[in-house]
Amino acid sequence: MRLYDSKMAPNPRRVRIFLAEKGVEVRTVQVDIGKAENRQPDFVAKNPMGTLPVLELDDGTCIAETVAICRYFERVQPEPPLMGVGASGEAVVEMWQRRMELELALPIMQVFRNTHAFFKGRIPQVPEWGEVCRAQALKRLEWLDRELAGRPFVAGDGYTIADITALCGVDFGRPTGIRIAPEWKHLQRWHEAVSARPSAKA
Ligand SMILES: N[C@@H](CCC(=O)N[C@@H](CS)C(=O)NCC(=O)O)C(=O)O
Repeated sequence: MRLYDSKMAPNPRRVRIFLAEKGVEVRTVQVDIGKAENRQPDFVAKNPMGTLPVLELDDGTCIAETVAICRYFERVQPEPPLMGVGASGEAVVEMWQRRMELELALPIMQVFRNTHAFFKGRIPQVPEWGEVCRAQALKRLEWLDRELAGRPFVAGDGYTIADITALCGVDFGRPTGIRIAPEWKHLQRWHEAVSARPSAKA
């Protein structure tokens, strides 16, 4: 089994943190996005989307999409549960995971894709769209601060995949200047707590 990974990219980091929380070790293969290795035919044969991460199983099955990879490991290594327990527990974590992914991490990644020099000349950039996404991301951060006033973690009392997605999204705001405002105290407290976990370094 091997995980196609990129140390600089936020979605592969989500999987690395998930694995670290589970205590599961998987061999990684670094794919250089800067050199467009992820767009070469041999990689596209593994994932037609040309994106990272990708988990390749020993039987050759390739699983792309961060949450699908996490779902695989939740099944093979259920402890500690990171995707909720029981019908309502799983649904609540899924709800928050999707919100963190679609409403927070995605706009932050779109700011990077559309405004950062890294992607200049590499993909079509629409800086105005990047700025729309920046405004949305900041609104969502402010909202998350209010949500976290009432509970320690994004989806409730326990650390879950929703925290991992939110952490990787928030941290990826750094290169484009999206930061936690000093007045967002609950968000700050949460960020300090999840960043202090050993898994955050994965
Ligand atoms: N929906 C995918 C998104 C994957 C994705 O966009 N990965 C980025 C890295 S964070 C990537 O491979 N970017 C390189 C590119 O688009 O060329 C997932 O959840 O895994």
